[in-house]
Amino acid sequence: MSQPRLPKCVNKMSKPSNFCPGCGHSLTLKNLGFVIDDLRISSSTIFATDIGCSLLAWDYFDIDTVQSHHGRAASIAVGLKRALPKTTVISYMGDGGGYSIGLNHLVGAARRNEAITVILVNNTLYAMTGGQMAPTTYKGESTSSTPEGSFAKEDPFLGPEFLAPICHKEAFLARTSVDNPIQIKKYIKKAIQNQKNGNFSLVEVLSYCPTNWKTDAKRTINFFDYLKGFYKTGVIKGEQ
Ligand SMILES: Cc1ncc(C[n+]2csc(CCOP(=O)(O)OP(=O)(O)O)c2C)c(N)n1
Ligand code: SF4
Repeated sequence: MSQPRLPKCVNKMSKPSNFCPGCGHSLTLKNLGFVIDDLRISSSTIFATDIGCSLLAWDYFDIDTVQSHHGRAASIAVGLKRALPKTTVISYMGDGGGYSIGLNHLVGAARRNEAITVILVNNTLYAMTGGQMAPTTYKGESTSSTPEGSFAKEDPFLGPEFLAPICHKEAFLARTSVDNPIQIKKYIKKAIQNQKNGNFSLVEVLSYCPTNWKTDAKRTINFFDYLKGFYKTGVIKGEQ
């Protein structure tokens, strides 16, 4: 059987996959890797990962990587970018890290139009710690902390839409999904280009977590299609 094509910037010494089978982090990272290859920026990029399953990406690329405390990956990226302005800095986090524990860090970076690129993987829960409810959990969604279904009265948190009014006019904000590799690559490319132009960007990637969703392949896709009805993909701020 032929092996799947991998980006050139993938660290050949890392394990074949640090993630569970069917995880959306692997798909997101693979597409990020293809963009890094296409733009030929592997030697001038720093990758800043958060705590959460995102941290399992620490040795995925053959590029310099910094690991932050939970929710601090945006601020770590800001510090790196200010110290090394010619570097491309990519901050990689989950929805719990970005939209809950680290929301103030994300808001600060976005309001100041810091020239960093944030890639935020939204799997609708806190995956690494066992699948607890997050601000992105869908109403009624069963999680380990809401086994009878989420009791939240409010709608799940829409990160790019929340940031749009407080961002600089040149910021780029978008949502894509792991089942659309062409769109993931397009938006990540735009986000990195926007960093080169001196502006903030965030790409949210709606993602699978079959382990904590407790879904087989078919139910993963069904639940994902249901989520996409609420988490609309597309550019929320910036050029299409
Ligand atoms: C300040 C702090 N609070 C809580 C934790 C425990 N913790 C580690 S990973 C994690 C969940 C991460 O969820 P998310 O950011 O959504 O990423 P995912 O694992 O879903 O990719 C939590 C709560 C921590 N490490 N530090
Ligand atoms: S727990 Fe979920 S997010 Fe974490 S590696 Fe497994 S499938 Fe991916």
